[in-house]
Amino acid sequence: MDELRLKLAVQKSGRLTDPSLDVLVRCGLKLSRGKDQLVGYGENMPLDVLFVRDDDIPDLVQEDVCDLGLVGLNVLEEKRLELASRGHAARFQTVRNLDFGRCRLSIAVPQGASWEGAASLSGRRIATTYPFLLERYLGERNIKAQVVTLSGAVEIAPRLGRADFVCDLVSTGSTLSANHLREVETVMESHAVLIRTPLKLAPEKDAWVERLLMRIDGVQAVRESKYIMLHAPRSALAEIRRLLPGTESPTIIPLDGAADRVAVHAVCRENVFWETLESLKKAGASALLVLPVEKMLT
Ligand code: PRT
Ligand code: ZN
Repeated sequence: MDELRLKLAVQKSGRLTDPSLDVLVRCGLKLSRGKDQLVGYGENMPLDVLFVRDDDIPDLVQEDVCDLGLVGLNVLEEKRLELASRGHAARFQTVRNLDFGRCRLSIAVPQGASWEGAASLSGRRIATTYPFLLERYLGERNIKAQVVTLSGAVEIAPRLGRADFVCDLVSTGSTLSANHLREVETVMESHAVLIRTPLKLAPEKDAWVERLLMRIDGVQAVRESKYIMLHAPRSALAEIRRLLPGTESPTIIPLDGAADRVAVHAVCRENVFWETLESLKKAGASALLVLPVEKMLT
């Protein structure tokens, strides 16, 4: 592969795949995927995407195979602790927190089991695929428990008699309830992150990393943003500005032939709900329009 092209590792097939590709597409990347589907070639940017298992992403950056990676904070922190346990320092830096892949690593107990806080873990067996994060949690609380490391299907471990409790990722909580487990404690909150190598990159590559970061910021900033346009009496401007959610300075435009009415245009950094529109109307606004924002560069 070309030395001057950036290499970015993305999960091949899983929960992070679609949202990761979505961010890249919104950043303007056009990818063509080869026959093996393992590498995507950036047609309009010097950036190639490697499709791999999420667990391998920190390693690929650690070992300088990739310059960048999109991965869950849970996987990243587990890896950092595992490296530390072997006396190695992590060679990846988190450069952006992303607004997808949200979940939490939680302790759950069988529905009938009693629970009196973290001390209830003492002397018990806890099944997890995140032994280092769990050990850290236990260590910080001075709790001695037995960590049972599994490679998957953690939620059925109590029923199989392999563990008393579990420590697993949760998003909606429906998997836990389906397995008669009750979430009792959060070990860690997680979301997807963009990581990069701490190595100094060639100036051309570095410039593209900077551009990509700026575009990611733009993509994340507009997700909730709306452009709002309305007409209003000049006398109601103060009240209308108060009602507009998350706006800085709106543009006020005079209306032809109506001295006392103006048009107000503003970017709202939060979603605009029907209730807000109704309040604006009550305050004297008319001709209200709310538009999605596609791109933003500030
Ligand atoms: O094959 P590969 O190793 O790449 O994939 P994987 O099976 O290890 O990972 P995958 O695709 O399941 O998850 C990738 C990343 O998505 C995780 O590392 C997290 O950062 C993030 N994520 C967000 C989640 C969840 N939400 C999630 N709910 N990862 C897993 N789950 C699982 C959880 O383990 C449990 O089995 O979903 C189930 C619970 O979901 P709820 O909604 O029922 O609570
Ligand atoms: Zn995995």
